Amino acid sequence: MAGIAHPLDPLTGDEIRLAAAILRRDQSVDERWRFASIELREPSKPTVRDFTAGGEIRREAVVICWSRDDGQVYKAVVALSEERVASWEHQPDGQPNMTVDEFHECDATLRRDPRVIEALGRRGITDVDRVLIDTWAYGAHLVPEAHRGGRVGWADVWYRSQEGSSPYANPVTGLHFVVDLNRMELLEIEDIHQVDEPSTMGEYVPSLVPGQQQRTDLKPLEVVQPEGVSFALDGNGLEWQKWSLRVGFNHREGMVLHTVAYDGRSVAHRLSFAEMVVPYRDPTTDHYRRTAFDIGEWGLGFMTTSLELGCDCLGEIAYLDAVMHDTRGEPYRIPNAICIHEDDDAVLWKHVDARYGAEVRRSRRLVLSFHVTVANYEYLVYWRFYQDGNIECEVRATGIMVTTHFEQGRQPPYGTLVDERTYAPFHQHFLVARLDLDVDGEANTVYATESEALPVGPDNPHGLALVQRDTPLRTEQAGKQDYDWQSQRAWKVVNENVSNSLGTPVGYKLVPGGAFPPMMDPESPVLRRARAIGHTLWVTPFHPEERWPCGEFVVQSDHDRGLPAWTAQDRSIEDTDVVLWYVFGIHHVTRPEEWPVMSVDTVSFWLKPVGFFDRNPGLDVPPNAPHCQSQEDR
Ligand SMILES: [Cu+2]
Repeated sequence: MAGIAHPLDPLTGDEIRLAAAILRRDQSVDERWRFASIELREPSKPTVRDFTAGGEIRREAVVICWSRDDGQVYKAVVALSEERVASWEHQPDGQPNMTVDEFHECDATLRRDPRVIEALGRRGITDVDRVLIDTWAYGAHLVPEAHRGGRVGWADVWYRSQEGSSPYANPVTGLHFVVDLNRMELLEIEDIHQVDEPSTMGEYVPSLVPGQQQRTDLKPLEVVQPEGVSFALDGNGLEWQKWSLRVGFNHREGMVLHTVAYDGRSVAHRLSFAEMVVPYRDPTTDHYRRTAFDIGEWGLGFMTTSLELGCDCLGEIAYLDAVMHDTRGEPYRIPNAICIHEDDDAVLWKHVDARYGAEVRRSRRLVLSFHVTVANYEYLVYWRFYQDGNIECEVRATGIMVTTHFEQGRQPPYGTLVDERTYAPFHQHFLVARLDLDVDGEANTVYATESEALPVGPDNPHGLALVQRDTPLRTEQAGKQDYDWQSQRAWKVVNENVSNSLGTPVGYKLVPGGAFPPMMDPESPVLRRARAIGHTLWVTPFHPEERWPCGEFVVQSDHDRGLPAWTAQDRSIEDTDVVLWYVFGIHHVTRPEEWPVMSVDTVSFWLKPVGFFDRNPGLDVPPNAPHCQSQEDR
């Protein structure tokens, strides 16, 4: 295929168009169908390992599509190089991801519907142009009896107080629509209750914030790299200092990092986010359906927004575009979808020698980031690579919280008061990172590593003794792990077949952060759909088809067909190619300071070398300037 330099390169616009055209030709996929997703079928690990520049590349696309007439869903593999359909499988239990087209068509359809116009009119809303109809997906247990088996959405209604004002400032409390997304028609209007409009200030655009003077005491802060950047981007291949990796992108995971290596030694085959589960913990009528699977339902790739130089990213930036598609299989480009740049990160290491002075090294990190907007919320994802072999993954949540109005004295206890008679429900953002680490090769074993204080005894008279216990996780059942504050539990991915010069096996440690339990009844239908969030860590043996921890099809799902189903096999995870599924996120107890727009809430985890190197791999980082060295060196 033209323009493809590497088998892991994401599908091009031409390839997306070709995949759709082949299915239209060979499987009678006509205009009554929708394409839910068209993505690269990633090459096998051996194919990636054996590939050399200029070598032959066979390209395949995986396509999910469905007929709007009968709702039947199919998954196809299309061999692009041979222009043929390699497989075409009916998916009896699937409801494909929600699509941007449906979101917009639903909004447009409903605002024209006389029943909707009438319902809005009863609430004094006559300017339909200022209404936003926000469609959400159902869990199977909540789809109204009469509409079971269909593709059904439910919608919130929001109202802009004026042109250009915040779309999510004013909830139309108690009014929801139930929609048939295949026929694109209104099924039901739920006009449950009405609340007298409180007087709120939900605006964040400066001109609409009453009486606000913007700060005037900020001087310019510029990031300048007069000689350019220190990384090299060649297509989707990236090299920086001793790090090398490839950047991928798909509709569901957004940015994916492939073949991450340090000094030519493999650290990870693939790093991505595989699911996000956001249950709102408010059982009231406006919120009980509100459990978002932002990755499985909407897709981080589809939701990715363009980044602006000087706003989203500062300094010398390299951007990568992403190519997505609509439900007709027509590709479109998201310009500047991924930002790649270097950050100054304060001090990497330092010591002040009382006789000879200070020896200081500044830390520089390589950052790859992308931003997604899922309706009212944004998620900003940053993968950071450090000079000492560390990898940090940070997620920032920002945007506008969901709010609801209530009658005086009737505030539900499931949220925080953020404005006059307005509360923001508590909710949780669970993220599942899929970490396919290959530490110096594929044969890895995961250890739970925990600190243990030994009891007072003859060898430990002062009760100081602390030892580290490493427990190998040999099977998938043992691989279900929970965070333990008492023992500071973390997990090491070790290659027993490779030793450092100290004689200990090489490894990388997953250092948890922001992990929290689901705090949900085990029989809750929400937890049944998302068993994956019931543990901090799951470990599975690598299987190319095991990608989605809550199942491939989470729209209207009834139970989790991902991690719990795979791990029920209790396969061996010892000395093999393992995948770690790390569950972390934000337990969001809402605050007034997060209204009317929320400053970023930040959460992260680290992958740190443990014995991967013989000593500090950042020893060779040069000083920033001659005077950053001790007298001896100058
Ligand atoms: Cu939140």
